[in-house]
Amino acid sequence: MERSLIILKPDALQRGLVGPIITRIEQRGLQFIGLKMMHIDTTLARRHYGVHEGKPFFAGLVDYITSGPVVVIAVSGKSVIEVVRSMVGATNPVKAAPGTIRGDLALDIGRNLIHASDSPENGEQEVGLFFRPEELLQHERSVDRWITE
Ligand code: IDP
Ligand code: MG
Repeated sequence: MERSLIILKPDALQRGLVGPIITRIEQRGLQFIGLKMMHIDTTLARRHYGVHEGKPFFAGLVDYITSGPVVVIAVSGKSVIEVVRSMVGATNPVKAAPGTIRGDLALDIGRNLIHASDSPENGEQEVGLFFRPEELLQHERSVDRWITE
């Protein structure tokens, strides 16, 4: 089982797109194990995006992700990293395929609505960074046998 951290960035909340984005993820059949609203502070932003430190867009990225409340979601399941990344689309919405979240709902790389973990290792690490263990509710769903064989 993989876990992925999804962040609905401040523009998703400001634009009233939390519901539509969550609906897409939920309707795919993915299992949510954690979900909350929070305001990311600079320390957490710099840790989460540490891999991008030193890049020209880093300061703007930290400003963006800390500019207002976000919704963070932990999802669990087989291949969730790849499934969620493919639903999210390319980093630059200009290049994101229609049918993806960024390709349907965003226009600018600096306002691309959503974060999703890019590897199983980063998924584990990021879920641990944003959620305390007791906030993660792994549970059985009776519908699961109709979603996975
Ligand atoms: P990802 O979100 O698709 O994984 P990354 O390359 O990990 O993309 O970049 C993290 C975030 O940094 C992007 O989602 C976007 O918000 C921002 N970002 C990346 N490249 C640029 C850029 O060239 N200009 C402005 N922001 C950028
Ligand atoms: Mg990334």
